[in-house]
Amino acid sequence: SKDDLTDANDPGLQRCYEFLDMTSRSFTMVIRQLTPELRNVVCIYYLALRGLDTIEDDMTIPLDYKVTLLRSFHSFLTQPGWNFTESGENEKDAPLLVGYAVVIEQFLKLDQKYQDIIIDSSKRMGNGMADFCIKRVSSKADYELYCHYVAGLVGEGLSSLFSASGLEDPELGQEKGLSNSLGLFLQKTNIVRDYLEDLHDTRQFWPKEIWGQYAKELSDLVRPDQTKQALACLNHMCMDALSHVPDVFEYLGRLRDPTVFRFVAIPQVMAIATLAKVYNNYDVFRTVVKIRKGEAVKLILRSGDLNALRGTFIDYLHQIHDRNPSTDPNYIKVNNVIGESLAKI
Ligand code: PS7
Ligand code: MN
Ligand code: MN
Ligand code: MN
Ligand code: MN
Ligand code: MN
Repeated sequence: SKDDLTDANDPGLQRCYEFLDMTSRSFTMVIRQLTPELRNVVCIYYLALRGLDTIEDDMTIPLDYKVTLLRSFHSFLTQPGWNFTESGENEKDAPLLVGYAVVIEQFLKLDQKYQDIIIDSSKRMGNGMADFCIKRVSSKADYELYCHYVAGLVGEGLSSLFSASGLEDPELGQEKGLSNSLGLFLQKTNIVRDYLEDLHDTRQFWPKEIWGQYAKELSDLVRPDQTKQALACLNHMCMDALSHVPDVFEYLGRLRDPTVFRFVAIPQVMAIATLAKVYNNYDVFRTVVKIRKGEAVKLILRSGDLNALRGTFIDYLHQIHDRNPSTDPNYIKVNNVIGESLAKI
């Protein structure tokens, strides 16, 4: 349809959408269906942050150099022609940084109000990532802060973009707490699911304040004699993520534009489905746990309105409740978190 054509006359913009397809399985579809006023803005915002994250994730860049790059990344967005060709050879999104000039070119075409929000967000995120290159995620407060930098700020930035477009309530951009929660729900679910992948990359995002209750070392959770402790720790991490569900619904209830609603809702519904899949599931310590394609398609079809979404969340919350073993040390607490969510959504 005509709406799918972003701007057939601009090869630079086309190239950005190719980068979007290359760098994201989950976000490309929800960004492409956005209303025209927001589509290119969010696409460029995504690519700006994907570039930043590609530097953060690259364990071959010397630490001091990485910190410098992260802290100055926001300024590259206004330097026509800037690119980065020093990524490690295993970095799957390295081509984006090599071709970054095309992202900058499109960024500079955005309305100034959108540019300002994206620069501010990238600046805060890059500095936060740099802080956590130097220190570890250790306390629960560190965990909240790290997730705020890499995902909560995206929630805040998106809310500001929605308000700036005039398509959503001007107040939405001021809802920092709710916006943060939507990012944290996604990021925490990603961190719980990616335990094994991150361990292999020698990265630790599970806070010691939590895993220290179950193991001497985070890596001990994979030991065959520690399965009970591993599951208890995993369930504790899931419980922590689930605490954001009421905020997710409060936020979704404020949205007006149906394409913005889908854009926000689909990743959230994927996250609750992922949490239900990983809850009390020892496969997290053996392999990559992902929801099936067929399940994802069903979820997407049921993400159009708040009532359908409520039904989906209730299903998954019940699944988690049913799979909560009465022997779990946090059995009652988990049931309470689920109960509170069910009462509020
Ligand atoms: C601008 C759409 C909608 C209020 C690249 C969407 C990586 C989970 O760690 O790639 O590489 O495995 O699987 C997205 C709130 C951010 C938070 C964060 C920007 C929702 C750079 C997504 C995406 C806020 C830091 C991707 C946070 O997961 O991670 C746009 C409202 C990027 C959102 C990163 C993670 C995103 C993430 P990893 P993934
Ligand atoms: Mn990262
Ligand atoms: Mn990453
Ligand atoms: Mn991850
Ligand atoms: Mn990932
Ligand atoms: Mn990896």
